[in-house]
Amino acid sequence: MEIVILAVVIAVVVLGAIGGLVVGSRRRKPLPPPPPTTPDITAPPAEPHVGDEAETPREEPRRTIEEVDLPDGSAPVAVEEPPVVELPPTEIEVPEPTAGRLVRLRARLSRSQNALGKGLLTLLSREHLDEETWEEIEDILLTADVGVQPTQELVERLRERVKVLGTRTPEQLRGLLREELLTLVGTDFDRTVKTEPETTKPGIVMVVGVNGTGKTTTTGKLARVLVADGRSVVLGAADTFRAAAADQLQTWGERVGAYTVRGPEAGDPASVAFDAVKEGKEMGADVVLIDTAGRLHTKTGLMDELGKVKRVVEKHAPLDEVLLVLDATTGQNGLVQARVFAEVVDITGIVLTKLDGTAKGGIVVAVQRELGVPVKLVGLGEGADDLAPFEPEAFVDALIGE
Ligand SMILES: Nc1nc2c(ncn2[C@@H]2O[C@H](COP(=O)(O)OP(=O)(O)OP(=O)(O)O)[C@@H](O)[C@H]2O)c(=O)[nH]1
Ligand SMILES: [Mg+2]
Repeated sequence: MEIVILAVVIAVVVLGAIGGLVVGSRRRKPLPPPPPTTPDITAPPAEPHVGDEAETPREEPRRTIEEVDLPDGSAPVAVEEPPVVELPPTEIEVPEPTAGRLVRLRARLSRSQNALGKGLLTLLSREHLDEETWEEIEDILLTADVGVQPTQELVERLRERVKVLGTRTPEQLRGLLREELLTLVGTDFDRTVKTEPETTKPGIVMVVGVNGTGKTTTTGKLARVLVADGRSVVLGAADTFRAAAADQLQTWGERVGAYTVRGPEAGDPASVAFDAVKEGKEMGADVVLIDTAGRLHTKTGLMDELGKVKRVVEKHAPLDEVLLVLDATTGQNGLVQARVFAEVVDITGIVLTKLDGTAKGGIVVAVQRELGVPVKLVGLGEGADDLAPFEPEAFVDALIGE
């Protein structure tokens, strides 16, 4: 009996010890570390220790056969591919050719300008051209911002010629109006943008105007035109008022592969312009285009600053072009601006922007009269290739319709 009791006690003690061990070992086992983000596939498998369970704990990621390094290292090792870094596209755009752009963009012009030509043709076609009709013709021209003097000249000539003509067919009238408008717009001006100096490269072009007329856009579009014609271009970000202005210009440049020279924000615009030409020279560029900050023609300090930019650049070489950018939608105010800018920095050409959004195309005539300087380029939209060389014939055709 004693033996039986002893055996039971021993059995209980042994079982208890075994149970305690098991429970104890479970308690002592540390939690598996969180799975590493990139498993160290090169580390050899850990040696098993006493008390470890035979099976891989469920929390650990199971390794596939490929991941297990064999002793001789001959097994294929899955090396993680380095992440592919998406580089921004460096593809350089090829701008549209410049020839015939105004013809292509004529629809933009005629949409807003047609009122002028169509209105004139309708009035001229009236059976009886009385004083009132001639006054209406005058009004149309004045509304289109042709200006008082040119309007009177045109009406006088039209009256004369219509009288001589006697009976008029619509075709005759159209031809007559076309001729007279062409005379007014002027076919004798040299409208080429001068970028090829006679002596040494690079050609230097400076772009000026009041705020928001489209200077930077025009500089960018012009860079595209030049690049399309096979010229190398350096851009000078002489608008140092805002860092964003230089960024804006640089973006235009990057699209066609033109290098942009910029200076510190609020730095001296004259020194940026100077450096741009200097770098253009060193790089052997064909043309340097200098974008300037918008400035009100009424602020003397800012106008003086512009004069200084020009003088400093001229330490390198004379400027080939000083382009005044005028917003066609501002109408007659453009004339006042033109006058003041011309005094400070001899304007050599006018860029008339936003002609796509106005019926005031007559400003072409008025501003040329005011400055005695031709409109060389017209902006017909915000698109990169919406800048066209100004061609009087295409312009007048757009006015009076096909
Ligand atoms: N519709 C139309 N918009 C134009 C044209 N040219 C420029 N713009 C727009 O006019 C706005 C002003 O253009 P910018 O080139 O920044 O003018 P900016 O003269 O450099 O302006 P500031 O540097 O601030 O003086 C932009 O939204 C252009 O897209 C054009 O011919 N037609
Ligand atoms: Mg600008």
